[in-house]
Amino acid sequence: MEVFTLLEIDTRYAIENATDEAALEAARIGALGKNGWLTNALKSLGSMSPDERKIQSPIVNALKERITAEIAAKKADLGDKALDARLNTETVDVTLPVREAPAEMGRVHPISQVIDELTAIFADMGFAVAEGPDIETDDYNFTKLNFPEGHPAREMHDTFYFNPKPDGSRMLLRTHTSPVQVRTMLTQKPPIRVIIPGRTYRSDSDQTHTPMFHQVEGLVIDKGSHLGHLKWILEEFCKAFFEVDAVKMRFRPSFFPFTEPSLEVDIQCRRDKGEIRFGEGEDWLEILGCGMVHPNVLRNCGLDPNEYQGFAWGMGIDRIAMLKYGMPDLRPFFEADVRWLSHYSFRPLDFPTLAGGLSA
Ligand code: 2U9
Repeated sequence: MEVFTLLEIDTRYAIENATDEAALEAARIGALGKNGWLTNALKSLGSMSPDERKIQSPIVNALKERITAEIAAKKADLGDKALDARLNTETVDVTLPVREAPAEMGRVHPISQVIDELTAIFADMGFAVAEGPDIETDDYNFTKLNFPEGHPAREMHDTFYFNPKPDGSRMLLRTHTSPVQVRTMLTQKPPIRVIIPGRTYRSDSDQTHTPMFHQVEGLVIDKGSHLGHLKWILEEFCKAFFEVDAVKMRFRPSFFPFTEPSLEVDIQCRRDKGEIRFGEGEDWLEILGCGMVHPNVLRNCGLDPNEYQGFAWGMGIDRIAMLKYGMPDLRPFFEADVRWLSHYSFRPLDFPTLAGGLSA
C-alpha cells in the first residue's frame, strides 16, 4: 500500500510537471508501459490468493483509473496550450494572392484547345483522327493531288523545299494536311471518314499569316457520298463549334486542283464594334474551302471513280481560333509570351466534350 502511494505520488508529480507530449509519454510508460509499476501490479493480481486479490484488486484498479484520467486531462491541456502558442505566433496575411495547386498551374494553348474541340465534334459524327509526317514528298503533297508538274497552282503554296536528293527529287514541308488523306486512301478501304488536324508550312508572314500554321482537313469516301452530306456536316460543325443554335452558310464556286466542283464557304455573322457574333446579322465571313474529290485524285490513290466518290474540306485552325476567342493578331500564338498565354489559354482539367460543354 505504502509503496503504491509513493509510486502514485511520483507518477502524478511527473504528469503534472510534464511540459510537452514527450515528458507526458515518459510518465505514462513509467506507470502503464509494458514494464510500468502499475502494469506489474495489475499482473501480480493473477498470482494472489482469492482473499488477497479481493482486497488488492479494487485498490490497483482504482489507481489505474486515476492515473489514466490524469494523463488524459494533461494531454488535452498540453494540446490546448500548443494550439494557443501557434495561434499567438502564426499570422495569416489575407492580402497575399492565393497560390494555385501544381496540377492547376499549366495552361492549354488555344490551338490545342480548338483541336480538342473540333476533334470532339467530328468524333461525335463518327470521324477518326489521322496523322502523317510534316516532311513530305512532292508526290504526296502535290502530284497525287492533281497539281500537274510545273502548274502555277504549285506556286500558290509558297513551298519550303529541302535540298534536292542525288536522284533530283526534293522533300518539302507539307503545305497542307492533304498528303495524310492520300496516305489514308492508299492504305484503307472505303468507307473512309477522317479528320486531319496538324501543322502546315508556307513561306508567308504578316498579321494573318505565319510560316507555320495549323489546318484541319476532313475526308469522306464512300459509294454514295454527295454534296448534301458535306453541307450537313459543315453546318453541324459550325453550330457546335461556335456554340449557336442556328447558322446560315453560303457556298460560292471556287477552284482547287484536288476537288471538282470546288466551293468556298462563308458563315453568317454580325460585326459589332470590333466583335464578331455568329448565327446572327447580315455580314458574311469566309471560313473554309471544300468540294467533291477530283476523279484524278481518287485514281491516283488507287480508287475507281466509277465505284467510289467522296468529299473533302479544309480550314485554318488558327483562324477559327482567332474568330471564336476574339484574338486580333495571329503572331502571338507562337511567341510564348506568358502574359498572352495566361490571358488566352485554357485550364488543363476542363477537357472539351459535347456533353460537358466545349469551351465552358
Ligand atoms: C484529298 C482530296 C481533297 C481538302 C480541301 C480546301 C478545300 C481548302 C484551305 C482552307 C484554308 C486551306 O488553311 S487553308 O489555307 N483548304 O480550301 N481543302 S478542299 O481537299 C482534299 C484534300 C485531300 C485527297
